[in-house]
Amino acid sequence: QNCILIGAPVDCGKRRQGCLMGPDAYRTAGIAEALTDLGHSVNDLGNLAPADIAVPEPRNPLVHDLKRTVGWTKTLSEAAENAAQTGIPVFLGGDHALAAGTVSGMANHYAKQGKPFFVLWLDAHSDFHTPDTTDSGNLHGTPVGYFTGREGFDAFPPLKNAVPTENICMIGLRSVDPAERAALAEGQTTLVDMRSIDEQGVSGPLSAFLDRVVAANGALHVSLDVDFLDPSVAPGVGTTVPGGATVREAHLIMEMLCDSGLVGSLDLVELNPFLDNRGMTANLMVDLTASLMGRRVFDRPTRSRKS
Ligand code: DIR
Ligand code: MN
Ligand code: MN
Ligand code: MN
Repeated sequence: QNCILIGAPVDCGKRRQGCLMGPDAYRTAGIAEALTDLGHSVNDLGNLAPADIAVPEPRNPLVHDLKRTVGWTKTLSEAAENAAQTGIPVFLGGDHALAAGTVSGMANHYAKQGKPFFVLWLDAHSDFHTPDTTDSGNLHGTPVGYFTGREGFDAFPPLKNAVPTENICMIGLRSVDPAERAALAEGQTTLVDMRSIDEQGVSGPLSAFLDRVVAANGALHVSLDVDFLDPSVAPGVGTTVPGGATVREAHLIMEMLCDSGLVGSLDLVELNPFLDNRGMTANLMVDLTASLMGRRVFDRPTRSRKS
């Protein structure tokens, strides 16, 4: 496959700074080499910059750096749509505000092909706020609200192709705000919280979701937030929540995704190298990417879901 690395040093989605160093931390941790070692071609487009777009004063005075987030949304949506024509875009974040752009752009790409589009959201958080409901003002808590077409994003680029909530599966949830919980209850998003993982593991719920993607002949975007992982193995993030996924649970998900052959794009988000422990989080994120792209201990009998 052709992997297109796109540096997205987005740091406007929350107040604690440092995610702007994420793309270079992934490069330092050897993401390109890991992918070429697996036989992929790699094309690194370098780091992008946000478009300069005028925005109105936000209705909610808590909202932080609306202008830059809107600019990044436009830049990354266009970059995703372009890159998807020639390979698998891998977005090197940057905080999760970047997914407003990457996911909306991928949705546009698949809409042109008439292919149903699905999103796997690996995160402690549901990021389902709108600029009006956020109580932190941090827009990295809103990308799913944007790309599902919730109201309140009028300052953002108009959404061409909303992702239906029933096409989204969130795994790893353990910090969901009351306003998000209420809004999620109105939709059809598959919600796999840590208790479900404790009770059933990750493979059952993930299999069921992948089966639905196959049945729809759809394509899948994966958005991997560092805080999906337990802070003990992934400390390099500003929003750690105890009780996260283990290294093995995360690798199993990645290997199952690889076997499925369904993944067309990937976000690696929220890495803050300033908080990392000698690159351990960056290295783990690169190892997980390698598992998603084919690294394994032994081959399994092919159980590709792609028909
Ligand atoms: C949190 C989102 N619910 C907020 N936090 C996130 O600020 O609204 N952290 N996304 O990664
Ligand atoms: Mn997130
Ligand atoms: Mn998170
Ligand atoms: Mn909150």
